[in-house]
Amino acid sequence: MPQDAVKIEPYKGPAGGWGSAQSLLQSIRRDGAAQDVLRLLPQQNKKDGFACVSCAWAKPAEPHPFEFCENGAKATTWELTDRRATPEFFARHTVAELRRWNDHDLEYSGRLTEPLRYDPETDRYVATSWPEAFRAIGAELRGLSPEEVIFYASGRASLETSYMYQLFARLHGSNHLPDSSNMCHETTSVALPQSLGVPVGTVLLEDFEHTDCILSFGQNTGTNSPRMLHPLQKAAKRNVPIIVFNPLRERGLERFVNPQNPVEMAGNALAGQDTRLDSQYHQLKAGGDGAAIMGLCKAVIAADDKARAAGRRPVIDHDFIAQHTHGFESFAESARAIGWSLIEQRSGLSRAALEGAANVYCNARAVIAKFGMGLTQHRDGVETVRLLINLLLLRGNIGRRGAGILPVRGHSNVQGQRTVGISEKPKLVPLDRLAEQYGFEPPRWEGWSTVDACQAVIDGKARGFIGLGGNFTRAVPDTERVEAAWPGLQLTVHVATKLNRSHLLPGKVSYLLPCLGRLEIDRQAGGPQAVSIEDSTACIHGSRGKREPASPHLLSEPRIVAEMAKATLPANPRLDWDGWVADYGRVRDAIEATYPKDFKDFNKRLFEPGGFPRPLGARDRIWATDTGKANFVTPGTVSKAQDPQPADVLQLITLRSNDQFNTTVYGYHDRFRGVQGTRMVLFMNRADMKRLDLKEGELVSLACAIEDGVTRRLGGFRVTPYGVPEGCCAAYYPECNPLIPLSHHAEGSKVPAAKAVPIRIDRAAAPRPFGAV
Ligand SMILES: Nc1nc2c(c(=O)[nH]1)N[C@H]1C(S)=C(S)[C@@H](COP(=O)(O)OP(=O)(O)OC[C@H]3O[C@@H](n4cnc5c(=O)[nH]c(N)nc54)[C@H](O)[C@@H]3O)O[C@H]1N2
Ligand SMILES: Nc1nc2c(c(=O)[nH]1)N[C@H]1C(S)=C(S)[C@@H](COP(=O)(O)OP(=O)(O)OC[C@H]3O[C@@H](n4cnc5c(=O)[nH]c(N)nc54)[C@H](O)[C@@H]3O)O[C@H]1N2
Ligand SMILES: [Mo]
Repeated sequence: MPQDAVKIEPYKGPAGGWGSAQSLLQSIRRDGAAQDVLRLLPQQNKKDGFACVSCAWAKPAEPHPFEFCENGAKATTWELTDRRATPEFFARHTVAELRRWNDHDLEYSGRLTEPLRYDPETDRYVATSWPEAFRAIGAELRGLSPEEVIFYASGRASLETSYMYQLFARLHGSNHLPDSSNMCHETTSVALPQSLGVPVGTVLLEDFEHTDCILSFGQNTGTNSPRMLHPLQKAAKRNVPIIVFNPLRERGLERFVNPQNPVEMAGNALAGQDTRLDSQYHQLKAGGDGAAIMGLCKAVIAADDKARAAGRRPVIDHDFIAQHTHGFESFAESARAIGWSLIEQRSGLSRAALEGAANVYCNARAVIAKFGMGLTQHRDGVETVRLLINLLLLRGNIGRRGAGILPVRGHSNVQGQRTVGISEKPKLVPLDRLAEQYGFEPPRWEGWSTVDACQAVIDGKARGFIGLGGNFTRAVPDTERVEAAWPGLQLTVHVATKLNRSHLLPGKVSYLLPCLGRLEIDRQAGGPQAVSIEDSTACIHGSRGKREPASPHLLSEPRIVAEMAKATLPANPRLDWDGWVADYGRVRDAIEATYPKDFKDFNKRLFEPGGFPRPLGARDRIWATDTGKANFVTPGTVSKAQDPQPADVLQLITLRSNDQFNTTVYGYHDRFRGVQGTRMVLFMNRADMKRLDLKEGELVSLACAIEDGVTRRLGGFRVTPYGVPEGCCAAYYPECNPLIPLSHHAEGSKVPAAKAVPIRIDRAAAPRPFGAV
């Protein structure tokens, strides 16, 4: 694709508005299929329509006429493209050649159309038949020990596919079921059960109508879950304070014009009016959240101590604490003991700023705390998420209307995949029930997380990889080490819609299996099928594809999983894979049988407006924790990574632009950050630039400052002054992933600590990262 000239200048508009409408039109033009897009978009996130393939944000019971956003629409357009990566395309390009293409160009070649087998003789993918592919994959899997095979899932596949996939892996004898969640909200999935006894957030969409205050930590709403701007905007119009903690000034958290509200759009164009979203914006240091939250808690506890000493009404909800929580005293002591100077130094925020925020928090009856990768992708992420829950518990903000903890999930069904058994942790899966339902003895050992799986590939312990979607080698840290080891695998299989970098590192035997996307009509023996997904608020939605498939050779994901299972496993009288494929309703019945409480009357409720909520004890103040109560955590380290570093070390934040979905790069325009035509940008604080003697526009190299005997260096980053705190800098994912050591991950959850990577900057030339544009 021809590149726009590089242009970097501050963006003055709001999030949403004409900018987003224009950006959308550009992407529709770019991807073709305009008629289909315009016909299909209105059915996105509607009853009997399809669930958006972009983010996991909740879908309201009464959707807007156009219940989609700029980036959801981009994801739709990207999938509906007219372009096709046919066997002729692969005949023209060797794999070695394609490996030199960047992420954008690989996916831009279009939808995969036929099953492909890697031919090492010619270094090309060649067309094969489905029966041959399944037969070969089955034979290979039977030849490997189940303990050597990774069954990865990216978070997009439906509940039905995911349930079948985990069952396939377990029947085969493997718990190696890492998924994208291991790089994402696994931190949340570890923290929440310890504190609240639930693995997922407690907030429902309707809570936004009753909340009095919203705290936002490390989540870039305008780019990554733009439909959430609607409830945020409504709340802002009710004067609900929105308090943001983010090292970067993100336009999508500051101001918003609703592009689906013509009156507002016209008003904006004429008078420059938009909704101011944040009422406080705290630019803390990367990873300074633990310290900042301790500061907030300290201020709340101090206010309470003071109020009670003076005989005034307490600030803390002591009745709630006595009845429902455990560990308050010890936590309160630690909050009283920690010094403000340490809090200020590690958070990068002043005591006055934190007390100001705490004051607003204390004056609100019902508070929602939402968060994203800015909390989870840190070494002490688990503790930080638990501290945020502590803050909510202080005033009883869990299990109350208008209040709660809200992890904003990424992939559209990433939360649901965990719900139906995709997990490397056997204790999270009802193995006894599966054993009984399907008459087998499931493996009980702990499987590999994503980071473990990478290490196993490097160590030669893993020999097979099945990928249900995703772009594994591109999304993981330590890209170069993982890529170097990857071709040592005996078997690699990718179920995918589009070509990506991971597909270009074939194992000895390698297949690329093209599947239907969620937007496409899925016809099976029992008629057109619907699937389902779970959103960030634990509500489950049906989704029905509406478009003719991109190629007549595509199979659905459930069918592909079933055929791989049939080709690998002995026949099982209790399991009728073909019957499941003919009618996904029967898979849903099986899911209901395994999870009777979560999926009660699953088929009947499939298309309930707004989705049907899974029952969550914490919403009703029933605590399934070790103590039977909500647990305060007493912190150990609190943002320790922010202790003074050598003067030349900066903490690198790796993040998403407004023109990408994870490793899918739609284009090179990060509108809200004012960057056009390139992704090779290093956002820096001006004081750091001056101190390190760097000029705007200068090209520099980055080197990882963690010493473990491996050199990790990348060049070609353009120094760009930006609103980030001193000592921090930011650049895009996945280009920066080679800089992150596998060992640099969150304690307890193993999520790569991609939001604070210690680096040094120098001018010496270093290889440009793969995909650099
Ligand atoms: N359009 C689009 N939508 C997406 C995605 C996409 O790539 N594109 N990806 C999907 C996926 S899988 C996910 S997980 C989500 C990700 O969505 P987010 O959770 O928003 O993830 P990021 O964009 O990586 O970064 C989040 C924000 O955290 C801030 N941040 C960085 N470090 C810190 C810190 O130490 N503390 C605090 N408080 N903030 C910090 C960054 O400045 C950034 O604004 O979005 C999903 N939706
Ligand atoms: N440095 C750094 N690294 C990160 C992150 C970060 O913030 N910083 N974020 C992490 C996070 S939060 C996540 S979730 C991971 C993402 O990791 P992944 O989920 O593995 O990656 P994606 O880029 O979402 O995968 C894109 C590919 O999915 C395939 N695909 C798309 N739709 C479908 C479908 O319907 N079916 C199938 N079978 N395939 C499909 C296409 O082939 C496409 O190329 O990356 C992580 N890595
Ligand atoms: Mo994610």
